[in-house]
Amino acid sequence: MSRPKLVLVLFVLTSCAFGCAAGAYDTSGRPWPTTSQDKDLTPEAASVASSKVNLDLGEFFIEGDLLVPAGGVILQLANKGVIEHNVRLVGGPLSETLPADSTSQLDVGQLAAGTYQLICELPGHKDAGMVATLTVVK
Ligand SMILES: [Cu+2]
Repeated sequence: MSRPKLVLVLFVLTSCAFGCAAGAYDTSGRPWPTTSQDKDLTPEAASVASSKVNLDLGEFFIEGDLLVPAGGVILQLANKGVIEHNVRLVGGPLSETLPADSTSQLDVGQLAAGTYQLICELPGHKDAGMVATLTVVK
């Protein structure tokens, strides 16, 4: 019983090995290792693509460059008010709470095209006007 099974397994393994070897060379003629160059470029390209969005916070507003291309987005926050504020990308990360007259950054990661709401989460601030729409375009 074990011998026919073994033959079958060997046949499958052998044909897979031939198939893989052919696939590695058939389109470009290059062996697989040359594609590692393309892999190395990916993280660098992603970080270069991050857009910086300047946002001013105050009583009671969130204002700034609210139109960015899709990709990595970093919010550069400046509290121009006289009390503390923060910013949350709704459904995403929350910044630290900024004291009056201070700055901070919030990396919100990769954003696809669409609209995103930004709010201050301190009690009452959103309802008082600290809400803005960030528009991400392709
Ligand atoms: Cu606030």
